Amino acid sequence: MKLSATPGIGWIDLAWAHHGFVDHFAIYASDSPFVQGELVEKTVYTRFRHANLGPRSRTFYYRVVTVDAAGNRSRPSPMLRASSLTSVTVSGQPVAVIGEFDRTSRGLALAPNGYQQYTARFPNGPDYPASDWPYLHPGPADKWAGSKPHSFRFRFTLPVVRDLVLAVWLIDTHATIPGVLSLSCNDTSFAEVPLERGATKGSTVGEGPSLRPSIVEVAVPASALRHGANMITFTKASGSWHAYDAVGVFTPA
Ligand SMILES: [Ca+2]
Repeated sequence: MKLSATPGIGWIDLAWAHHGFVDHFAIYASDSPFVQGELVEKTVYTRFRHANLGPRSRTFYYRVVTVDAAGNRSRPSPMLRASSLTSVTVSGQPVAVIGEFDRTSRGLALAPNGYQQYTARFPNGPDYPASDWPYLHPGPADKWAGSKPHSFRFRFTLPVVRDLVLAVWLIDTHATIPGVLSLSCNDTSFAEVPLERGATKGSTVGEGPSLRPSIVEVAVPASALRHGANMITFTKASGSWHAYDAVGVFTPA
């Protein structure tokens, strides 16, 4: 059995191939190559996301054991070493930030559960920093927000034009229709980000174990930026809502 890994910020995806009967796979992760480490998952699938690893790069050594219906365990697979990626919020320098990257919606407008006031409070959409930035960004699947696309505007001043990274940390998203976040800078589109499915609680709960956070960090090319005033537009043109933790533009290390 050969393991493969795909790293992200705060997670590592493992995948493997297996033929034949199996009751489940047992996945072990260790921070040392010399010990099997702890059981992190039992699954019937041939893939596993090791999640909630935090914003700093972490390295693990993985092995997978196959368990049949009688409880017989295979020898461990060959070991695979993999490292998660480091967030630009750790490695970079902030240019402009809304909120705190702390896995809660605290400090954002209407947080943690006031989304019904969104339309009355932001009739033309948020325009930061002239307006506050609400914790919940509705999508066209949300009747309570008019069943239409919604755009949020984030303005900031740039003293020197260079490549930046936009960090969008979410505390949660809708569980079945998370939708796509369309990002443009000064009217240049630079990313279409399919959001990860969440746990749905983030519309009414600002923090805690019932949420499923996710991290989006995308490059903003210097060609889309200007000296002085800039504006990044966040548009949700498909799916339902997502709930913010914090947003910021950073100079990468
Ligand atoms: Ca936060």
